[in-house]
Amino acid sequence: MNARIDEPAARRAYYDRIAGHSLKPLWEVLAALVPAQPATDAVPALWRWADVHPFITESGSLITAREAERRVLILENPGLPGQSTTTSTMYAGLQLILPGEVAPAHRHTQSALRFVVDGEGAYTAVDGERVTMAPGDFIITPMWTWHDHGNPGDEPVTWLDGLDIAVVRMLGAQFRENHGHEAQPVSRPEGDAAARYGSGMLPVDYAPRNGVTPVFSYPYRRSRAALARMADGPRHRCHGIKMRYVNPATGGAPIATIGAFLQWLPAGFAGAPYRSTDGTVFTVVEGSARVELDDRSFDVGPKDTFVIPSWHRHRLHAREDTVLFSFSDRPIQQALHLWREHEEA
Ligand code: GTQ
Repeated sequence: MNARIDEPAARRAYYDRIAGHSLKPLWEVLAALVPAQPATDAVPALWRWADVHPFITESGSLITAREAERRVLILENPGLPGQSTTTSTMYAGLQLILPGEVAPAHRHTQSALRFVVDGEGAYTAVDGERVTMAPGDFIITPMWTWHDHGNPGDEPVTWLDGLDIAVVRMLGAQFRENHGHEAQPVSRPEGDAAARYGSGMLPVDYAPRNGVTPVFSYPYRRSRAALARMADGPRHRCHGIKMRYVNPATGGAPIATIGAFLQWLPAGFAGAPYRSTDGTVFTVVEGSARVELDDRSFDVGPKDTFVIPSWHRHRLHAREDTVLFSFSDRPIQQALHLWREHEEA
């Protein structure tokens, strides 16, 4: 005898019985699984440097870089508790290295970017070449390259880490290895990759590999000077002057999974409302701005980090000349033909 099909109790009893067989009714979740527009549990969030910096400093007295392996405070999205991620796909963290320390060499299938926030004189070594860090420098660690970080200087250095951790986790493709030596041997002089691949020329027999850029450091000195030259030129009505970092050998993203951007907002700039499907992590390099979302707004200044999740409408108002760094999963979405954006009039 069938239960009446419109009887809620009968349905619940049925759900309970099938649950024991690892079966679930799609019709109870279909609208959430296939929504009319992007829906993410990630929420907009702001980490002010003034709030976070004391905790970063304190971490330096609690654990060494050697013991921690990487001494990082994860900027965990409050809407995704326990997931160690900042957007649904991208991880951001603030890493501290003190004078004299080395964060030991390892490699992993996750790709990483570094954006230097505070202090200078530390280095990151990538596949045998060291690059010295200064504020605003954008440095990448392609997947499966050996990397260690060290600080031969005399001040603490903090940078923003961006990794595709949630993507690689979702794909079940996480691998790592320890190098065995604390600092990997140096096999090329500093500046070798920049000269070889980042001077508007390429070695005549160069063949691109893995969609990964052969240049791994993009010094702020250069990118900032470029923005300054463009400052009086045409502007995008949402983004001001916004540039994307590229692999100079292909014109594509510097990392297959992560897009990174640097933008200039002139003082008084009031951007038109904008949204895109790539949830984005921003760090303020210079200046101050107001970020207006539908239900809240953030006033941000130098070294503050904030996140705008997928499809959250926002507009940027610059109080002074402002420079923003940002990164997202845009190259993944574009490769899969999923990426969308919307500009309002
Ligand atoms: O510097 O290798 O923030 O492996 C997280 C995992 C940094 C790193 C992070 C890592 C690293």
